[in-house]
Amino acid sequence: MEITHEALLKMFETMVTIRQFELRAFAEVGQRSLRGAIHLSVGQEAVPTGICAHLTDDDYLASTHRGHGHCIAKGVDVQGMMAEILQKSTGTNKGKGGSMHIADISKGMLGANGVVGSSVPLAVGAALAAKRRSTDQVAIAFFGDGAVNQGVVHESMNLAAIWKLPVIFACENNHYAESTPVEYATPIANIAERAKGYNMPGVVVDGMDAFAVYDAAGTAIGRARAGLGPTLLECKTYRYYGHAAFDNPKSYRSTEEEDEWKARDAIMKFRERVLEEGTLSQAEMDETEAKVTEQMDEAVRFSDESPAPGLSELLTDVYVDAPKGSLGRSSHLFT
Ligand SMILES: Cc1ncc(C[n+]2csc(CCOP(=O)(O)OP(=O)(O)O)c2C)c(N)n1
Ligand SMILES: [Mg+2]
Repeated sequence: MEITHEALLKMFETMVTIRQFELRAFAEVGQRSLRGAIHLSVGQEAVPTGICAHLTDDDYLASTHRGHGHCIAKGVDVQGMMAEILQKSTGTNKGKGGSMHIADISKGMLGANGVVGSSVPLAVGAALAAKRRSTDQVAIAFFGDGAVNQGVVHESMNLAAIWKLPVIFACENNHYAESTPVEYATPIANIAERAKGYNMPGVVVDGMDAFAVYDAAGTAIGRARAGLGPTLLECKTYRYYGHAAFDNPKSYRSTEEEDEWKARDAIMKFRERVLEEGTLSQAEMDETEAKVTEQMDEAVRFSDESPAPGLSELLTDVYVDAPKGSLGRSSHLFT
């Protein structure tokens, strides 16, 4: 599939932004001893990058607990994301959502989500709405290899298949669900095979190769926009760090295995390929990396200068299980 020079540079920028953003956010959270989990997707950058390169703000994306890369690839502002993670009122969600609940409806980013598997019915719902409105919008459901064994994932896939909904099931198979290897939890070699049960295409993709992801996603998204229904894309990838800040991956996987995946690093391979093909220059990429680093510095400065949410904001924008004007069942928490 042809990629314009502009789109190619944008893909490089997206991957570099995801990596720099996550490493920087993780370091800043650590320095401030902030509470709350933060899950890094470093190593997996090619997947959201290759898929979202085909989308506009009008398309939908439902994300997971490991969602920074999805947000960035969908165009969510990194300043707002940094401020959100650093718990400031200027954050994407006013500093009250944190890493696992970043959402920006104006970008079609329906939200990161801590409930494993729940991105799938949300994306199917968005796709159903698009179909009912007869638009050509598509919805992407990102989910992991652990999520594929949740019942709701299968109910959602079935519904999407019978109604030919414009949704892409983007499975990021990073080979572990917390410390559980995919081979232990799932009795088939390729999760994509499960697509057969729903009579939709199932495609195994090298998730370390942004070009391969771009091609497979282009076909799937084209089908969805044309009214031909969903596709299951299984992107084989790897997270370089632990499940979240608290776990030590060395307790469940070997250094040799980690090194094998890192030798196929998506950003490194992308660089090598575009230089070999002469489609991007070293200078263009170096400039892009330097620009991204400046953006990160600026995002941290912006966050530091922003106030934390005030006490008066405690009950705004959050779900309170009570009739308007009273504090009902949850009142003991606040009075
Ligand atoms: C419904 C539900 N069950 C369990 C958990 C706890 N949990 C959080 S992340 C996770 C593993 C998810 O693995 P996977 O789907 O492969 O995504 P990855 O973390 O590898 O990106 C689990 C079991 C949860 N958050 N929600
Ligand atoms: Mg996983």
